[in-house]
Amino acid sequence: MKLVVAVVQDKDSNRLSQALVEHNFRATKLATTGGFLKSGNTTFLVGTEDIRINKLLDIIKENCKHREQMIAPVSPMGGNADSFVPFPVKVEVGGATVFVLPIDEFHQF
Ligand code: 2BA
Repeated sequence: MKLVVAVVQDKDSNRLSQALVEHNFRATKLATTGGFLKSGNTTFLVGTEDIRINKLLDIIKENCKHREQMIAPVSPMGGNADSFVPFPVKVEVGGATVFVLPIDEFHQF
């Protein structure tokens, strides 16, 4: 058994949730915050059998899109004004950041 941890954009989370239910995957959704953009994203925890991992990865891939996001850099307090970039910077976010972890034991009591 594996635990798949997938960080996705909030905009994709409802569609991904539905697709997981349709394909009979059980998932837990967590409201999370990206360390870099400091904006909300959604983390899915999905426990599944090894033989279903490829199907699960396909579903995540199909339902999560790359998007470009503009960020306005904030000048560091007390920082050097010379290094402050006073215009927005574009970063590419997603589709999904996925970790696949082995599970030693799974219990439901
Ligand atoms: P954030 O940390 O808010 O990052 C959003 C996007 O900003 C990233 O998209 C990447 O394009 C850019 N970015 C992040 N750190 C950067 C840096 N040090 N310098 C320049 N650009 C940077 P993604 O790579 O698609 O990541 C989307 C979200 O997935 C991240 O949101 C974070 O919540 C999670 N994530 C990504 N890699 C991770 C990792 N190795 N461990 C844990 N969470 C991760």
